[in-house]
Amino acid sequence: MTDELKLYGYARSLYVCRVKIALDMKGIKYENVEEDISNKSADLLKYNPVHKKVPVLVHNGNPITESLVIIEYIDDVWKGVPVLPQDPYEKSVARFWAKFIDDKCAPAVIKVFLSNGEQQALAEAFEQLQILENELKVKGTKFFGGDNINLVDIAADFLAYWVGALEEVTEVKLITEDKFPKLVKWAENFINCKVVKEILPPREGLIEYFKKWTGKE
Ligand SMILES: N[C@@H](CCC(=O)N[C@@H](CS)C(=O)NCC(=O)O)C(=O)O
Repeated sequence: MTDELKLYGYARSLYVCRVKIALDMKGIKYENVEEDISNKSADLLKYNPVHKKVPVLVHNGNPITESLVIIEYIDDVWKGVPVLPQDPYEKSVARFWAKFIDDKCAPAVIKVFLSNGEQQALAEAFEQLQILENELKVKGTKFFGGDNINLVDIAADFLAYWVGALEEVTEVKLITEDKFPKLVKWAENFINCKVVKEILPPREGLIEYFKKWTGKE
């Protein structure tokens, strides 16, 4: 049987891009269904009735939601280039960092831009980013995944690309070379990976979007 694979997404979404990167890493073909987030399709609401969000991957009629869960599903179903480590302990470590990025780091970073660089928000974000900076320093590798990107790098796509657009719009500098040299280098390496580069949405579109989002039109 040929697999039927559809990705309900939205090109500017960092979460959708995560899934696209994982699919492309493995060379998996899929149908891209672009959603209008302000007017969600009946299919999206049917497939993700709990969160009503993209991405949703539908594999032979079965919906899978939440970007990190989808990536694990992709890695379980399709062999080829691994996205998570094979070793159970290393796998748990990768899951830990991906969760840290979503639960602690990204919310702190978003707060900085929504508060227009308020001191307390900046201090909190610096603290979380320093943890990732230290992790890269300890690992001493090009990526969180080692020589190649893995779940953790993909989970941090927001820090590598979207944050730069937010910095430009708000004029708040957060991830700077003097404070976070390892993270800056990592971001450069990440966005220059062939598979990542081909998926990232154009920067101009993000700038427009973030101008509206931060009320800086
Ligand atoms: N935790 C979710 C977050 C997904 C998410 O926030 N998606 C946004 C697009 S970037 C969305 O669909 N927003 C629509 C809405 O909130 O109504 C994941 O990892 O997939």
